[in-house]
Amino acid sequence: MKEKDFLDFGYKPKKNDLICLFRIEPAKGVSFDKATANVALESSVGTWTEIKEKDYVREIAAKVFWKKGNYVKIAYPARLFEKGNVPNILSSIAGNIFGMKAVANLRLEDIHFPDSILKSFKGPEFGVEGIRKFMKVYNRPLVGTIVKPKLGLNSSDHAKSAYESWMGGCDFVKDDENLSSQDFNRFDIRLAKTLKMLRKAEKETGERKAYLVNVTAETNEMLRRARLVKKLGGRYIMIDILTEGFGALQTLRDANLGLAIHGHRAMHAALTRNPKHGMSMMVIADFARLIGIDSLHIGTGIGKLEGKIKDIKEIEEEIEDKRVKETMKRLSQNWGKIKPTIAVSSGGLHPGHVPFLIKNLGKNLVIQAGGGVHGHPWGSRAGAMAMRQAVDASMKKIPLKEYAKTHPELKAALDYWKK
Ligand code: CAP
Ligand code: MG
Repeated sequence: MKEKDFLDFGYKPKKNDLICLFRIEPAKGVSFDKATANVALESSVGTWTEIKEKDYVREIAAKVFWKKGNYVKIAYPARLFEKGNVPNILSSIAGNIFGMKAVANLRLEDIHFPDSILKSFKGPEFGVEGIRKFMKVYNRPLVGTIVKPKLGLNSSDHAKSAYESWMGGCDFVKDDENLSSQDFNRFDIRLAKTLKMLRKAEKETGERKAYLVNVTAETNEMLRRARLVKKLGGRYIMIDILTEGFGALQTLRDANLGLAIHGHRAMHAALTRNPKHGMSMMVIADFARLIGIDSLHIGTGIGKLEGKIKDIKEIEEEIEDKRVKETMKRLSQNWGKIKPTIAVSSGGLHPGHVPFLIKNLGKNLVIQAGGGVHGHPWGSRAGAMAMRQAVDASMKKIPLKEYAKTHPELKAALDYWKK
């Protein structure tokens, strides 16, 4: 097939096509159409030179069918991919193409999955409703913290820190992304001690609590750790979805352990941060939902990390809604029977940020603060109390400053982290 055979601007995508939205900047001296055709051929049936393909191969070639400015849509017949195999899909639509000389920059913005591919994945086991049900929290965002310092605490102090946070009002306590089973804090010991504290906190507060223990490890060890969580009565695990890899994530989900899975996105910015190249967080979120992550970090729009609130809101819709509308940088999607994933905002947050988050992202949200809980001048318990107070005030639409008059922990937090 020739390059131009991959361009078909009259083509109407079929129900069974997977569609990708790319932003393309051709290399110097290369026309836009040539660069685009090269992306379509390399990501489907073509190569750098013409091959005399048989007709049945030509039939499943990708087609560039739409362009506007730097944006193009490419349709891929679903038969190009093995069902239920995320690494395989990515090796096509997000594989060699990023390094092609024909493009100066190439960014995969979003993917629309046809039904046949959706059906080959499990999606989240719990979803937003399931998580709310087992946490027994229905009408407010969930509040989480990350044990800090992120590395270095021994398992006893880790468990104590978790206990303090739960007692102050956190629903979730999670490990940090780079805590696994270092010699100062072995996984099995930490898990046992922290779950013991969880039960104590549940008894004393009358609230449901969850410990999101980080099972990120080599694949067999990852599964062993997840099974141990199940055996010891845990309900939730967390995993670094990108450093672990999508294949391993599928293995974990397919093990059907009945544990909710929290997805941390460490390393995402290596792929997502350059707005002209790589892939968007939307794409990573798509695969996380498809495979079965129950709660996923999507950004904050405020605080220490990069990311615009408008883009974060669009990602939240992508993972939480059943039907998603097309926008400038997003394709439409009907998620069918795939359950939603609850959005998590984390990174540089403290109680003063809560009204902004709820106003922009609504209540189907996990608001997580590590430094913003443990850095409270009166300690972790007061920090957790201040977070819950900020959530309560925001849900009642009471300005934080007003609420702080009768809630000293919140007042101390607001004074400490003045904007
Ligand atoms: C938050 C956090 C998360 C970041 C990652 C941290 O801690 O645990 O790893 O949220 O960013 O270590 O930074 P702080 P994202 O509350 O102390 O900042 O959620 O955007 O992937
Ligand atoms: Mg972290």
